[in-house]
Amino acid sequence: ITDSGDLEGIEAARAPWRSEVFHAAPMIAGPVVGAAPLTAVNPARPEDVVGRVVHAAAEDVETALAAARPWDAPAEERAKVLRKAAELYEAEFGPAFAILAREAGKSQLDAVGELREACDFLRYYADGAAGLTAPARGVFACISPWNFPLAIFTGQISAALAAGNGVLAKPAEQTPLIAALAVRLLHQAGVPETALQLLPGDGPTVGAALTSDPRVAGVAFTGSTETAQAIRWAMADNLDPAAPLIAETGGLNAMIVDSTALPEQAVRDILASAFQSAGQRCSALRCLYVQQDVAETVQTMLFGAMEELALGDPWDLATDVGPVIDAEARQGIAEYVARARTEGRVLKELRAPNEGHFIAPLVLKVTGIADLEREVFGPVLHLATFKAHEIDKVIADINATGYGLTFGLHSRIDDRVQQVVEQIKVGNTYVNRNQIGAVVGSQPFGGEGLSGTGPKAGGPEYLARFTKGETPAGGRWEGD
Ligand code: TXE
Repeated sequence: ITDSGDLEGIEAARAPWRSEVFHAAPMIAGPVVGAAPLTAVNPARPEDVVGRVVHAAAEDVETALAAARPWDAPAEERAKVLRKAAELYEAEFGPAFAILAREAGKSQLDAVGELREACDFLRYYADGAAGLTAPARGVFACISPWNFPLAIFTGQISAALAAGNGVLAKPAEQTPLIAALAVRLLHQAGVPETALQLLPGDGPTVGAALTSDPRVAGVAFTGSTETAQAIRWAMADNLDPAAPLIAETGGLNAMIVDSTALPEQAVRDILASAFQSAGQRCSALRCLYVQQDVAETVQTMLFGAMEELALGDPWDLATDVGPVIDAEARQGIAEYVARARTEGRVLKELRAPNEGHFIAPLVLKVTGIADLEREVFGPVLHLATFKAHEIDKVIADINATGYGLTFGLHSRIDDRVQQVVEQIKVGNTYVNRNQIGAVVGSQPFGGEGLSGTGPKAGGPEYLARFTKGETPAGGRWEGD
């Protein structure tokens, strides 16, 4: 997997897993009771049964909480085990890619990126373990989303473990199978069963039971802003007041393209930022502002380039855009788009495949980011134009959303770049490039305001949040 161009190697490794039925169940240090099994199906092909999933029963949560222990091995030993886990992840890339495609609807490009990011997290936090000066906090609840079901899941867990904590991991309802594979590999690498337990289940039951139990010393969470707020209240009522909530949440992300931008470059980056992963990235571009003098050129090129996007089953190597995660997500986005259609705001729309939970990439007209009532988590790009003298108003509108995750700027005027970047309040800014993602170690990722607590994941200060040491700047959830 070091060379994503090695498509034949990837094909051969994942082929045996094309119709495998995978299993996920609570992985706890004690007997499992379990709830009635559920069937997991492929969001691109609902007839494809990907797995059988047993959610944790209330008794399993209690067993796990009672058995959970910090990981008291020396820092060098923990680091060694986490590095070993990264090797096992890489060795198991066949089933990992198959599950990511079939359970999470990931294109091959996305799956490769995700596995790499997960391994980078394991190695980066392993490297950081020896430098920690303060002791572990105890046992962390790690609550993760479905959109990066391997990378974010592994990032949270490996940070907590590297610092010497125990972990109770609750993956998203939609993606327990890849989580079960990851935990199996972490155990195989040498993480003790009492230091890492897996509790598949839904948010309001299993998630809420963990975040309101005083035996939990801290919570790492990635997901929606509303859920972060609910967790914060649950923690405030039940947990030690010193217990941290390390939260990464949503965004309403904008990009400005001014009249000096290179249109080809801007369009390439707009496509990736808005439509890669079917727009299901917290960093994704939601609202594009194009300066009026170049708006027609950029729009024509963008709509032409959209026609080239291949929608379909992510198993197919030619697919650029896969499905959204499930029927509920599709329904919510489709209703939003239907409203925009009755208002005559659809500027460009592709055709979706007939079966599966697809939303075809589309562009909606808006006057500005203030028209976006919420984060629409799919391949929906909003387009606004502005005149040169309106740039300050555009910046003020972007800041007024209260979110502060990513921002993109395409411009070749150095002074403008500097001025705009200084004024926009976000965690990650991307100049003349696509505004997606994190690079562990070199481009730590995280937001401000409603978008998260900081310090950034994949950065030097993040690990300390999992210890009893001084809380670095930031780190307090401001989202309500
Ligand atoms: O998120 P939730 P959902 C945004 C995006 C998306 C929306 C809803 O806009 O459309 O959130 O997605 C667990 N106590 N993002 O419903 O509910 C839940 O089981 C404890 C952005 O999937 O926040 C899952 O494991 N836990 C985001 C996790 O929280 C609870 C990625 C996230 O689910 C809980 C995902 C509770 N009361 C969604 N309720 C990003 N920033 O990338 C739910 N959970």
